[in-house]
Amino acid sequence: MLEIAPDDVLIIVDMQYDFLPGGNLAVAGGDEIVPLINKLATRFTHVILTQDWHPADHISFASQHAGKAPFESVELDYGPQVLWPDHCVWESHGAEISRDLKVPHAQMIIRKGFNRAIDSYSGLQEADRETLTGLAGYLGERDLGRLYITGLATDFCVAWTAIDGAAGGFDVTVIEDATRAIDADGSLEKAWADMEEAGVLRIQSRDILG
Ligand code: VGL
Ligand code: ZN
Repeated sequence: MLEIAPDDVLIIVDMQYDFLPGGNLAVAGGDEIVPLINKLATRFTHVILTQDWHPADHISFASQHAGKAPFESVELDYGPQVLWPDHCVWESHGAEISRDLKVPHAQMIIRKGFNRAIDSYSGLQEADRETLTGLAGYLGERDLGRLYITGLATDFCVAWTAIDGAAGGFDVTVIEDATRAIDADGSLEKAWADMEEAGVLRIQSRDILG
C-alpha cells in the first residue's frame, strides 16, 4: 500500500463533457472512472484540475484545415499535430468539467490550449515546448512535490502532463485504472513506453485505496 503524504497532489486531467460518452471527442469508458477519481480525491489534501479550453477556431481542430479529417495529422510550426473534432470550445457545455466529479476541495483549475495557434496536451507546457502554463511555478512556490495523475486521455493529456512533470523534476505516478485512452494508431502503447522512459511510475487505484 502506498502512503499518501500531506503534500502529495492529485491531478485530475480534462474530465470534461466532450471527453465523456456523448461528447464531441468521447473517450470510451471515460465515465467509468468518475467514481474512482472521487474516491481517490478524498485521500488527497491537494487536488488540481486541468481543463482543455479552446477558442472556436483552434488550430488543433480538423475544421480549420481544408480537406483534413479528424485524426489525420498536419505539420505546424512546432511540429506534427493530430487534428481533432471541435472539442472543449470555451463557454460550450462540452468544455465544462463533469458535475459528477465531486472534488469541492480542488484548489486550482488550470486551463490549457487557449492560444489559438498552439495546442497543449500537457498541463505544464504547451505543444511548442516553450510556452509554460505556470503550473510548475505554482507547485514549486507551494512546495508541492509528488504528483498522482488521473483522468483523460491516458495517451494524450495524461501522458504529456506526466512526462513534462517528470522532466521538470517532479516525482510522477499515473494511476492507470483511473484513466481511459483514445488509443488511435497504437498511441496508448507508445504513451506508456514514453512515460516509462521518462521515469513515470504506473500504479493501480488499489495500491492507494487497498
Ligand atoms: C485531449 C486531444 C485533444 C486530452 C485534449 O484531453 O487527452 N486529447 N485535446
Ligand atoms: Zn484539446
